[in-house]
Amino acid sequence: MTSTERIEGHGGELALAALRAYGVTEMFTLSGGHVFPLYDAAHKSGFPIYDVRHEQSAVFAAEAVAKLQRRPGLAVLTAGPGVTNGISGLTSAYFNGAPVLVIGGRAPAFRWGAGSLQEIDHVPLVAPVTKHAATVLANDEIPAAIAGALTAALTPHRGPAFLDMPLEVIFSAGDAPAVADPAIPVIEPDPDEVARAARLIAAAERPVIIAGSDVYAGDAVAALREAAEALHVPVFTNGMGRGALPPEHPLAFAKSRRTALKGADVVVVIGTPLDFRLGFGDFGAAQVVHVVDAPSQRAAHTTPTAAPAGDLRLILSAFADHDGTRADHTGWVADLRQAEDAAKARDAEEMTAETDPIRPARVYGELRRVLARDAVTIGDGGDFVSYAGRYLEPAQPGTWLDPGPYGCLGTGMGYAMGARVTYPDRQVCVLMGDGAAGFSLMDVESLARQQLPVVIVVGNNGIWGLEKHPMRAMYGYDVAADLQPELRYDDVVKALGGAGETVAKAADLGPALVRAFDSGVPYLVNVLTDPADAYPRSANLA
Ligand SMILES: Cc1ncc(C[n+]2csc(CCOP(=O)(O)OP(=O)(O)O)c2C)c(N)n1
Ligand SMILES: [Mg+2]
Repeated sequence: MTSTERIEGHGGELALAALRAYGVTEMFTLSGGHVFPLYDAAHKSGFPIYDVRHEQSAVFAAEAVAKLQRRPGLAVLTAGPGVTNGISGLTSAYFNGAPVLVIGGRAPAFRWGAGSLQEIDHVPLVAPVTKHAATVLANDEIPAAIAGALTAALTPHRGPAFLDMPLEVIFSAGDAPAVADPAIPVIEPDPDEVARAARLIAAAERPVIIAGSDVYAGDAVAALREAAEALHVPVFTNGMGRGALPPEHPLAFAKSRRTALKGADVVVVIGTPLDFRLGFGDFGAAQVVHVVDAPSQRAAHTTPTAAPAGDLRLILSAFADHDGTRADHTGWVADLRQAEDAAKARDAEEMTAETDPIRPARVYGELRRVLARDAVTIGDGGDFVSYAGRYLEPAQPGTWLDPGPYGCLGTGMGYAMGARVTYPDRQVCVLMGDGAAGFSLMDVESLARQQLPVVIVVGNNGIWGLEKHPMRAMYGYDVAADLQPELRYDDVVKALGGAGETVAKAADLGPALVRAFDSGVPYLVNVLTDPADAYPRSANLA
């Protein structure tokens, strides 16, 4: 991992050289003296620094660039509270398989235990939610430590890594071996297991594929499409896999999942865990093929009929090349298309409904008219975001960012920053619950100050909807579930340097969204939605 070439400089300079070698092109941070040398190195060499108002946003921004660009995202956090404020972000990256590196400052090692400012050992705090967590103990070990951390982060199954550097290590100068070109190991799948899975799918009468985030992360979208077409299998998607097949593709399905899973005899889950989002992998009588990018991703709670593990491109290309017998799936695909079309017609009605107050479906109906095919949409909220998942159909993979199975509210402004930095010219649209807004809206200031325009659409129902409705159903009453009704979140954004407006009538939605995307500043459309509207939870598996 190191070469014979040597580099010189203080700890920040040594670190930055290694980070650049791994394709890191910016840092997200919130200021703290413990990490000044990293700023010094970045400032002097024109390496962009984006700063935020809460460390969670820095880590979420790093996660967004990691997920969207399939390369490491970097957050630099100061010692102690800087690092602990970033832990929910690290945990989200862990659940989402995102190659995020957090570099933390650290109180000086030479007087450890004497009570320096912000002195705490971060490593045991973050170890359970990272693939690699360590303290760099000497200046000349910095490049190799970064190479090791990033190799761990980028090796499937991907995930975050953490390093901290004591004050005297990062501030001192020296020289160290430069890092060599990164080499990320490719996990070769067992060909027999792959062939067995391919035979099972090809022989199935009614197979279904569900493809998730790792298909995008593993750059296996084209291979997925080839496999689906070769074996003629309908494809459903979740997470970053959404849009892997364009919505108009004859094998792309979204709204007939319940029908598909009820009728399927083989369910092929690719690049996503068999977790609560997929009924824990229990598909009744259907046999299950679970295709994962590393053996560690095989489910421990259930035993699929086949579970090939390894590079998803290799596995899916092998499926595409399967030349054994193949059952005819034409009737099955046609039946599902019928169910899909019927569901689409129902949704279309809801998306145009003229109700007062506005229902979330209408918000998404209007949004669909103004969103470009390559727009990045980000969901941060409860019911409002569940509706987004149902009514928005990403046309391209890698354009939909949801919080993933960790379900952490507060990703919104951080993800938005990462998306805007990734795509300076695309539409970036955050769909936010009014409750979720409380976690990160202050970071509109960071976006406005650093000229990073995004559109924020708040579904303002005045409640923590996803909690209030279930609590009422369970107890007949609810507590701790109300927010101020009709609060002017648009005024908050105006005060922070952006712009916005409140919309109460469905007919005003479309023009407001056009103004928002034309504005060139962070712009919040505060949509007053119906608090009585509850997302039907049973629709999760619909
Ligand atoms: C950090 C965090 N805290 C609490 C929760 C629990 N939670 C999940 S959804 C939700 C309600 C979200 O309300 P809002 O953003 O207003 O969306 P709505 O459901 O009203 O559309 C809450 C509190 C969570 N997922 N993450
Ligand atoms: Mg709400």
